Amino acid sequence: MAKNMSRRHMLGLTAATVGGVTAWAGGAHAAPTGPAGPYRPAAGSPKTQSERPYWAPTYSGGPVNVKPLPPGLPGKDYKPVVVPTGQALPFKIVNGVKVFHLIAEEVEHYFDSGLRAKCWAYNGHVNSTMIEAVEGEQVRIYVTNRLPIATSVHWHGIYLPNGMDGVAGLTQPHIKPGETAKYEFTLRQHGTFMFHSHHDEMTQMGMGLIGMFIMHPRNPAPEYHVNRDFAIMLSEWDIKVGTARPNTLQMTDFNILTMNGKVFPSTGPLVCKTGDKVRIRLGNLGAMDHHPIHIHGYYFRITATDGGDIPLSAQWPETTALVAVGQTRTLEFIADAPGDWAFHCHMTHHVMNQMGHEFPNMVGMQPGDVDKKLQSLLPGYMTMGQTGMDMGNMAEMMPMPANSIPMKGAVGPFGDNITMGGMFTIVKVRDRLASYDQDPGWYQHPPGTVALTASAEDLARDGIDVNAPTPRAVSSAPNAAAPQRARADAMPPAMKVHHGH
Ligand SMILES: [Cu+2]
Repeated sequence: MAKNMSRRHMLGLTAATVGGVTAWAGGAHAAPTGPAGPYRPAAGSPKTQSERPYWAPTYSGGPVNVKPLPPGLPGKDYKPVVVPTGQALPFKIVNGVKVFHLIAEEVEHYFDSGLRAKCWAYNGHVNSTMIEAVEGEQVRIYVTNRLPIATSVHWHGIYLPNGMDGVAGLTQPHIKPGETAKYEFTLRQHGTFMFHSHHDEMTQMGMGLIGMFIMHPRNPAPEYHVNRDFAIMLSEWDIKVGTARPNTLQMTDFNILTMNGKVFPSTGPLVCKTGDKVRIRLGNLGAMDHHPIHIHGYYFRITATDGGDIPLSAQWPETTALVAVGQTRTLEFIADAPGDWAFHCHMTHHVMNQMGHEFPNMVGMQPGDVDKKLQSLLPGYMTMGQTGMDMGNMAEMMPMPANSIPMKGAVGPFGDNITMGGMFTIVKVRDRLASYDQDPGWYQHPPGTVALTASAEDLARDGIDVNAPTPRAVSSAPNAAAPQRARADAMPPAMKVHHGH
C-alpha cells in the first residue's frame, strides 16, 4: 500500500499517529474501505531551524526611505573588483550621493583582433562596464541615450522603489534618443547584481547593453576579504561571417561566445599569486543559453547568488557552476596550485567560434581530388574537418574570409594550438608576480611535471608494447560464458593469455 501513497501522504499519517489520533474512523482495526469520518489533515510542523526563521523579515530590503550612509570609497571601504578587459564606471560624490553617468551608444567593438562589429555599449565597453558601490549608500545614475531608438536601464536583482526599476513603458516612460534619465535609490543589500536595457531587450541586450552591478557589504565579515576579486559577464552572439552587426534575431545558433565581450585568447587572464583567496563573480545576460563554467585544478564553493549570500551550511564543493540566463553566481577558492588553469564554459560548442558549427562530420573522410575539382568552380574551396576541428591548423591552411575568426584558437607554450576560442580564459597562478596587472606569460612547469612523449625506458619498465593488439575488456556479464568462448576464439593470440582469469 505504501507504494501507492505519496511521501507527503505518509508524512501526514505519521504526524497524525504521533499526535495520538488515528486518521481512520473506528480505530486502527477498521477496514480502509469501511465507513469513514472526515479526513483530518496533519498539523503543520514549524519550519524554523534553530535561530533561522522560515520567513525572512523582508524580501525586498525593508523600508525604502531609510537614511543613506556616507558613500564608500575604493581602497578605504572596499577592495576594487577586477573586470578583465573591462572597466569600473567612474563616479563622483555630490552632497553625499554617489553619482554615475551611463552613456548608451554605438561602438566599433573588437571581439578579438580578427573580428569586429558595430555593437551597443555602456561607456564604450561592450558587456564589460561595471558599477561598483557599497551597501547603504545612495546612488544617482544618469542614463544618456545616444542610440537611434528609445531605451531604459533595469537594475537586476536590486531592491529599489518600483519607479526606479527601469522597465520601459511599465515603470517609466521610454528614454528617447537624445534624452537623459535619472535613477536614484539607496542600496539596501550587498552582492553581485547586473544591469541591462529593458526596452526591446532582444535587440538591445543582444547588441551589448549589459553590465555588472557590484555592491560591497558595509560591514564585511573577515571572510569577505579576498586577494583577488574578479567579475565576468557571459554572453552570446550571432555574427555571420563577413557581416558588420550582430544578428539579434538569432535564437539557437550562436557562434560567438564571450566573457566580458571577448573571445579567447582576447579574454584577459585571471592573474593570481599562489595562496591567494580568489572570488569570481559570474553573470549571464545572454539571450538563450545557460553556461556551465568549469575550473581546472581546483574545486570552489558557490558562496552567493544575485538573491544573496548562501550560508556556509548550505554550500557544497563544485568544479562547475551553472550560470543560467539572468543569474549571477559567486565562486570562491584558494589558488594554492600554481599553473595555467583553464576556466571555461563546458559546452563544447561554446569554446568554438564562427565556423565551428554547421558542418557535416568529416572525421576520417578521404576527400581525394574532390578539392581540386571543386576549386575550378569555387576558388578557395577546401574540404574541412577530416581530422576534427583544430582551429589554428585550419586557419593556417585556408584563407579566412574578411572580418571573421572562423577557426582561431591560440598557439600555446609548446608551439601547438590551444583549440579553443569563445568562452574560455586562464586562471594564471604564480609563486612570484611582478604585477597583478601584467600577463605573466605561460607557466614554466617544473621539470618532470609535463605529460610528454613516453621514453623507451618508461615503456620497457612498465611492459608497454605500443604495437600490441588493442586489449579488449572481458565481459562481466555472468551468463555470457558461451558467447565469450566464441569471442575468445576470434581474439588475437596475445589476448588469450589473459582470458579465463
Ligand atoms: Cu556556455
